[in-house]
Amino acid sequence: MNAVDAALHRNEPRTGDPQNDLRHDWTRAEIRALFELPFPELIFRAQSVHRLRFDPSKVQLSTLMSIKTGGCPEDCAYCPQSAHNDTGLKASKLVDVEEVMQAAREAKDQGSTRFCMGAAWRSPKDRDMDDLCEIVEGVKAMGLETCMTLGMLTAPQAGRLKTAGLDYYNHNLDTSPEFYPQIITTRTWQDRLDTLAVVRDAGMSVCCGGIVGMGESVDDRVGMVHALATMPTHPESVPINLLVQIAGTPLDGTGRVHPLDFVRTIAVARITMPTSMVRLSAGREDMTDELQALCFIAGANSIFSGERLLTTPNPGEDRDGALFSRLGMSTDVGAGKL
Ligand code: SAM
Ligand code: DTB
Ligand code: SF4
Repeated sequence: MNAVDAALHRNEPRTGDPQNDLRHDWTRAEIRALFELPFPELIFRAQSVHRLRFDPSKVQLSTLMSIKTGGCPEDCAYCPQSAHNDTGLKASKLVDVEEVMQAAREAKDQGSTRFCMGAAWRSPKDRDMDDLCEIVEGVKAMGLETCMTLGMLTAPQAGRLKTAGLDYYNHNLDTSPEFYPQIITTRTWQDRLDTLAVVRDAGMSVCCGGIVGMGESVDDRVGMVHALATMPTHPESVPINLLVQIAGTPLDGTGRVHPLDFVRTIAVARITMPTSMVRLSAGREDMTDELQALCFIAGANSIFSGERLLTTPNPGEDRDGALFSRLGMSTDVGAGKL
């Protein structure tokens, strides 16, 4: 059997029990074979897998808020918030608890079911933990799912956040282990894995994905998906970001990825991690409706709603509402999980 047939065969739903086709032993060759499938075959496979567990007409909405912006000591080559990158972004301190409550209330009113809070830190300081826990408790009490992304965590910090009611922690691998050192030098791939382990051990759900369009090769996309799909438990949420190019960052001016290659990454993430929410994350502002529709068909079932991501623009309610209406799609807390 050739590699393509093997990949198709091994991903065949085996029985009526949809849990049965979850795999954690994907090889890079199998994932590469999925990336190389004829596009219609890949999309068919992804839709088939998607429909086993989700209603394909439903999308989950999350709202992002930057609770501590800019001045980050890390040197992530894509990021407008790194102090190493001269992007003209004004750095600010951790926002007041009440400001977060206000934004969370508004997000809930707009139909969001998850509130994700991001901080431009290498890691939180212990002196910030009381405020962070108060924020988590307040947002959780509104009936929203809570998510934070604060950089690297120690086990005690993860434990405190979990106790306060944090449901998800976002910490991305961003790319393949091979390409990673060209993107970030101030912390290692292993540092990322260590934090992910600490988050899992604390009992939180993991949100972990990466970025497409940083000049990586197809093999780097394979390596990134492989790292995610071979975790002993797949991340419950897998954000796939399209690089938002920002003047002043080293990645500004990188050759654009072909939109269909972005869709392929979504489809392969869906096939290899069938129960995860696959989030069409950064980059939607510059995407056509047609491209976003293809991403949903390829198995993306979660987006960030609202006018802003952390520091960059996002389509906003009006454009998203019009898109969903045109597509006959609607929003749902669990993306219609079956
Ligand atoms: N400082 C924390 C960290 O890095 O873990 C949390 C915030 S950071 C902004 C969260 C994620 O946003 C990054 O891991 C990266 O995947 C994504 N991101 C940041 N800048 C981006 C950009 N310009 N385009 C696409 N994704 C980006
Ligand atoms: C993720 O993977 N994407 C979101 C979220 N996790 C925190 C962040 C995207 C940030 C895009 C650039 C900005 O707005 O600053
Ligand atoms: Fe800092 Fe996170 Fe941006 Fe990296 S991605 S520079 S860690 S805010």
